[in-house]
Amino acid sequence: MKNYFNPEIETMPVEDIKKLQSERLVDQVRFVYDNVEFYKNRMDEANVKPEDIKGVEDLHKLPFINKDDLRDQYPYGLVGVPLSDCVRIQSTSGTTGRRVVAFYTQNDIDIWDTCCARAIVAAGGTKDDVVHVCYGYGLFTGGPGLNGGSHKVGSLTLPMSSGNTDRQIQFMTDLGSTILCCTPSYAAYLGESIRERGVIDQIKLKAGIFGAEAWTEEMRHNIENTLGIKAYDIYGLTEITGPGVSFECEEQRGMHVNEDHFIAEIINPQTGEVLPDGEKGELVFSCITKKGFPLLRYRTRDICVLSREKCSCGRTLIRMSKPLGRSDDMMVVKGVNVFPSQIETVLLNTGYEANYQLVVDRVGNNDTIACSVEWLPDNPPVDKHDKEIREKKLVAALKSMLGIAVEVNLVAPKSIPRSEGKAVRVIDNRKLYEESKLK
Ligand code: DLL
Repeated sequence: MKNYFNPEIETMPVEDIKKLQSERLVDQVRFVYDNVEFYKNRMDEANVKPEDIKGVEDLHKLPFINKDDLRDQYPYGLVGVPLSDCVRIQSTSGTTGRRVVAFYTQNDIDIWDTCCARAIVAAGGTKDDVVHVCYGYGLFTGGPGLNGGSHKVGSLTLPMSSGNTDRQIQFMTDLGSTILCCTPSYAAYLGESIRERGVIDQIKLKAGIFGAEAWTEEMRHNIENTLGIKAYDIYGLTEITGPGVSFECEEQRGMHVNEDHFIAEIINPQTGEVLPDGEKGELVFSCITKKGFPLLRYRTRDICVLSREKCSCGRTLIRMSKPLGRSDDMMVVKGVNVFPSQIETVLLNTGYEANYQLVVDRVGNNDTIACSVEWLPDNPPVDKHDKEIREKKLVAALKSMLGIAVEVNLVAPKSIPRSEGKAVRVIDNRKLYEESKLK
């Protein structure tokens, strides 16, 4: 059982998981009704009483919560216990509007650490590993989450935080880091930097645990090849706990949800109808054990598919696909739905790396979309004509994927700013335009 942290839970028969979820859900619904005014009001409005929820099969009777509710209840409106029982807050990056602030009791932190420990062990981690955490620390959940998980496993934990790539590489070589935890875009950048410095032989990494942003299978292969590791996906969100809501096993076919703590549902984002496993829709989570910030039926806006198909790793926990996009990440350009991940797939399939930036604008009443892409350092265009030919090829490939014309500008390596945390892929100037129209 070397690859499970909690074998009794991770391989529990599905009927037993559902039974456990039902018991915990019933208790949690009673708890929030009695302790959080917001839930009492919402449930009263929806005419649902705690005793109407007898198990997972009744979950659909509860109203949804969305990000606007969280903003309205900022900062304390959804806290489930006296503040004196909370020991930590974490927060989303909140680029627009109010930040979301999540609260944790000590037991909530233990649950979170356990979830991350399962992810590390599933990636082959043991107490003999050196876990190099370069997710940001502080309000962002990435650093604290993987840090806590690594402690639980008993691994030697390097709390590097993000940034200072030279120092990252130096510690990695001096201390023999074996598991790397960061965003996939930073992993790609680290790989590039390690190759440039010619120190790949001194790197002992065997695995990476990457998440917090969308990344494609092509990007996974690139990172695996550059760093010589196996790259595992990890998913989570601040509102629900942080990283570790779900994690990948060696099968690399979807992420197992920690179902003893979170119930996952897929709904039709337009109608709110619950969809059967295997159908694509918006992912909704209910926390059935957390008490500091006990969200029930929280709409994540991530578009995913759930699967109960048997996994060869032996885990029985349901799997979610990589988020296929966010309902709010999707851009409508010239009337067509565009996800940055589609563009990334085209770039990686045509021999480029995921170093790109999209600028969307509006000229008159027409949308424009331009994509800057770096050429590879060892394959620069020989002259202006060669550059134009390559750009035209990319325009054609993007047109065939998206159905619309994207202007392509090939640019020199390193000219697109790198991110140490989540990458900024899209600049949508139309939002500025819409806002200026209102003034
Ligand atoms: O990104 C938590 C996290 C930290 C996850 C480190 C994994 C690793 P937030 O900043 O609240 O929390 O952002 C949550 O990021 O709703 C997804 O849209 C996106 N996201 C998170 N993990 C993945 C992933 C952290 N593996 C939002 N693939 C979520 C794609 C992801 N998107």
